Amino acid sequence: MNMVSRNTITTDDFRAAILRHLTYELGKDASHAAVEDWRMALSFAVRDQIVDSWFAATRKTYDAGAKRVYYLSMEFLIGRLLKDGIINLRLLDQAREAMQALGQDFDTVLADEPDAALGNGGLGRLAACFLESLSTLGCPAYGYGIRYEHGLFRQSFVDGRQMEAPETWLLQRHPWEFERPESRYRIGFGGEVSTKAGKTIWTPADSVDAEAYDTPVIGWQGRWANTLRLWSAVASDGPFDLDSFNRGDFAGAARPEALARTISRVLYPDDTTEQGKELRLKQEYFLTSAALKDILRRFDSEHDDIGKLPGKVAIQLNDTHPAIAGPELVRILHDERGLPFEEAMKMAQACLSYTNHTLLPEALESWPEGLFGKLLPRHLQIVDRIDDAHAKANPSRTLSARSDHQVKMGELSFIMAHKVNGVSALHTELMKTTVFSEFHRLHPDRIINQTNGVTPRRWLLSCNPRLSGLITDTIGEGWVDDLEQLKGIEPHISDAGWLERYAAAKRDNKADLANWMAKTTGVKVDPAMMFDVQIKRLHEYKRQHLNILEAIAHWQEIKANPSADWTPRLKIFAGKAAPGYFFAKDIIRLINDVAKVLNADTDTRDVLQVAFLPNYNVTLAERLIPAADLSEQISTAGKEASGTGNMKFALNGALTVGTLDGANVEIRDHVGADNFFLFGMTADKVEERRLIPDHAAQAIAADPRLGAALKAIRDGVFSPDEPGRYHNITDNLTGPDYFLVASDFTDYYRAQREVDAAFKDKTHWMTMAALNTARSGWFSSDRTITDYMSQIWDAKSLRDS
Ligand code: DL6
Repeated sequence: MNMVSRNTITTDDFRAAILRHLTYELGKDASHAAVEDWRMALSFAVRDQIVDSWFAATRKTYDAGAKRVYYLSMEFLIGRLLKDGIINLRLLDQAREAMQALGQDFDTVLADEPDAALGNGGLGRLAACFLESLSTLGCPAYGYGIRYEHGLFRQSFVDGRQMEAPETWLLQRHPWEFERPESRYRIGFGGEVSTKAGKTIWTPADSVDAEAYDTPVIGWQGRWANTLRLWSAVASDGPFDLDSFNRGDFAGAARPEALARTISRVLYPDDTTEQGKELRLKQEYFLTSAALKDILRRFDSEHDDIGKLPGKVAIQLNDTHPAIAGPELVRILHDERGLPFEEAMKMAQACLSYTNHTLLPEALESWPEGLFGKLLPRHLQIVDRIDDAHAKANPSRTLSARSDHQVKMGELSFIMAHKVNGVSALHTELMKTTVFSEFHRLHPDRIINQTNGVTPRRWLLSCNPRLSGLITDTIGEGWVDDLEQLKGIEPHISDAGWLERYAAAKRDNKADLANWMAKTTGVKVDPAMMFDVQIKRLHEYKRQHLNILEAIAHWQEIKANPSADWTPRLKIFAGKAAPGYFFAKDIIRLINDVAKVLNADTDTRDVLQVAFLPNYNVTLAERLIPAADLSEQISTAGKEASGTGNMKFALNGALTVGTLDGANVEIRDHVGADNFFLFGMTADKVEERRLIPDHAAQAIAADPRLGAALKAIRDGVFSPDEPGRYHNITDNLTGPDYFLVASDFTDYYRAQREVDAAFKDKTHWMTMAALNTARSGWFSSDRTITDYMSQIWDAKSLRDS
């Protein structure tokens, strides 16, 4: 199959480079090298190819005196980087051939790379896609984050229950990063604020140092590379306390370093509840302050007029986590650089913009003012002055960042940003009418929409070589960085031969997945079944429990009539629950318990099976998405800000069964209503329905299938050793049911039977699938970033200059 064109380096030269690294960098003889050594050597050889572009991009940026974009994010869910680099440099053939010549299995070497899980879910993965698109588009940019020693926990199941273990991506050397000990900043906490000669001086009580590690991010065709700069915390006063050591107090000697390192030790494993933890606020300030110091150092190295800052620096806040950037930048500009307060505030606003990723009230950060003031006393004063200045400029309103003894990071971000964006059209409208309605009335031009996107390099070209090969054979390789060109496959869909090739790619991807599942999990499945996939964080609003309820009800229906012509289906789940989110963990266990019963049922297992794959991460998503027939996007309308998995599935030819929520709305508009299985209440109807006091009871009374499914759970059919195990779930679904699982069940069940019927007509199904691929071009993160560049950052591409 014709893949995209090759890099010009020869296989021999590339092989020599790998051997050179193996020998001189790793000190290993080829005959004794382990897979890990080969992976390192290959990574270094690939990295060499990146570095030249990286330097060239930096030089161009300096030469042009260009504006840079700074993307501040507590999460970068980057996953594996080796294949990404190889693909973007178009080195796939040479790398494979070289490894083969060296007697190594290329895929085994690739699979040895740990999955860097420096994020929880959507927000972190979006940041990773954005960085790649920024490089592809040649927009000068830095990602700033934290170099967590331990990313998102490793998930396993014991008796169906989620177990959590620390993630260890840094156990081996991370070959992509460059340590920058010279880029080190002191970050203060606590202490006193005093005034001297009219100047305000903050004297922190404690400090840690932030040390930089840089990872180059290569864009498509290696034409541009930006930097992901991650900060690691180290003790300000050296690695250990010599006095304690000399006294024989070895633990005491190590304490300052251990305390400092705590800040960059672990990613908080929750994306939906307010953390309220001192360490989390410390992490947020640590990242933000280090980033701002670095940004200003770079600015100062090129410019001597601070007034130019907004013309040279665009800072995007990925959610409220780095919202302290507002007061911190004002503090630097006012306290340290002497700008009048209101001028400092205006300048900060001109540099800053903020992306909101959730309307869930419990996920909107706020800090008790006591805690905030203890850790950041000067910033608390500045928050008050920001509120005063905002109130003065907008006298009729009393909107503020500090209220009810809390510092509210959403409000603070809104005030301090010149643009605030939502991540799908629906989400943006809901921002205007719910959380930020008052602010929106006051600043009607501030909120704009930027519907999310995903990078087509990772989420089609790399993860689905069969389909991307067919596309390139059909329309050439231009689609890879101009995804709208996928429309060019549309005229071919009616060609039976072409459609068969499309279907074969899906079939083969499914066979690969089935083999992998059999090998790694022992679950044997028939690839001819419909692969129905729900992969995402576990959350009640995402409604994995609606999906499993439907499975139970359908199983009961099949059992009552086993010989009917059922459409065989495998329901695949994957996703992690926050360790403290017990309800979500119960849902995982329920799904595993249901899987045990259904998969053992000889009456039904040929037509209905369930699998929950452990330890969901980017790599697993790359395996599952190309093999999916059906994409479950079934959140309660109004709750999913956008979704990006939904886009990856559509692009890879999975049909969506979904609600009108988040970006599903736009996906349906693009792919066509006929190629999307819609069900459920709209966001408006959801709000109305909640007003009915016994909405769940009514829904259950109206649908005996739902009642029977709930009863089976309640009676312990899936937990015979502990019949009451899931009473909290059934009590919730028959009682408050805030996320309206019961009320949407009947329509979901109907939509799923429509899916079953449609799947029987293979030609029609594949036509719909191919139309999804052809019409998903708009969901490229290149489109999203192009819009951020023009509508928020005023940044230009330098790639072709
Ligand atoms: O914008 C990226 C991503 C959206 O696609 C998801 O809809 C949204 O849930 C997610 N938000 C987060 C963090 N907060 N919460 N909840 O990951 O952002």
